[in-house]
Amino acid sequence: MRDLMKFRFLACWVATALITALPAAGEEPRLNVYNWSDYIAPDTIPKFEAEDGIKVTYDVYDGNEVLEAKLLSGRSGYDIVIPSASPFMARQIAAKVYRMLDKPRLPNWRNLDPHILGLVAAADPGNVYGVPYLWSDTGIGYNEAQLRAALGEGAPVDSLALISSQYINDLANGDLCVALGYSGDVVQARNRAREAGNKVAIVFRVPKEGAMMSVDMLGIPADAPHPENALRFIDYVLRPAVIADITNAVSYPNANLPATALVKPEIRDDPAVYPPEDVRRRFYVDMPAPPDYERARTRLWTRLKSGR
Ligand code: N2P
Repeated sequence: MRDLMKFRFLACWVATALITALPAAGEEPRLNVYNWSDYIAPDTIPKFEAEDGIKVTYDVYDGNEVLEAKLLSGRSGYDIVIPSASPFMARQIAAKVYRMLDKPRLPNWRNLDPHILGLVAAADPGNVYGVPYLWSDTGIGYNEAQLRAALGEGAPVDSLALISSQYINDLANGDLCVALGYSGDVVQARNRAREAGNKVAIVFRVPKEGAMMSVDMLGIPADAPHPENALRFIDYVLRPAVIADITNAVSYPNANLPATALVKPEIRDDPAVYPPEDVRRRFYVDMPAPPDYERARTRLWTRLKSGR
């Protein structure tokens, strides 16, 4: 009897040793990415697919609320999502939505700007769940000629008092006079109008009252089906050349220090994209608030958007 037990123990030990010595079963070569619209360079995904042999399914959303609803209901099926750090990622972390980052698998983490890492640590203490991707400030985008015609030459154009109702993204074709929007979206509208040669001149200003700064974070959902591929994708995006190309395509600044030298000079020197220090001093970060405040804010925001 004792011999039989000894044999069983040994057999069990050998089997365990064999299993742990085998390489981990590989993931299927797929990756599901969920990102903001107009927030990546056209060749970022094709180059990653060609280099790593991973097929990417790429979906887009227009607001943090849409992403949050999917994450909180669970099993989104996504491997990479890009929420704004605060208050969104902060409360999603509290809801245990994310998988902790395996930092030794991200050698390009060293490229990240310690200042931005410090800012987002308020939402993600210790920087354990999120990787800064691009950032923005919210400001006023306006059609110069229409606004001057409506308000007169000397009228101030740097105040939130200018805003009529809602954010709409077709400034570029001249249908809109003023919008409150993300810096990069307004710069994209300005550039599209220039490229179209339609004589619409769009200007971006940071309101004197202050502007919300938000950093959007690459995160891996806790139930991601391909977490290994997600890490490979994050480290790819952390390469200075890759993230610089993204900034060049979408006019949003990134948090990667060596990438700055690779950003096109006309974008790097554009104060609407990389605001000067005196403007940055007017930025504030939207911090998570107590749950009853958050609920009231979400209700009001939904009412405002639906016009009811
Ligand atoms: C992309 C808008 C992303 C900015 N079109 C959100 N912080």
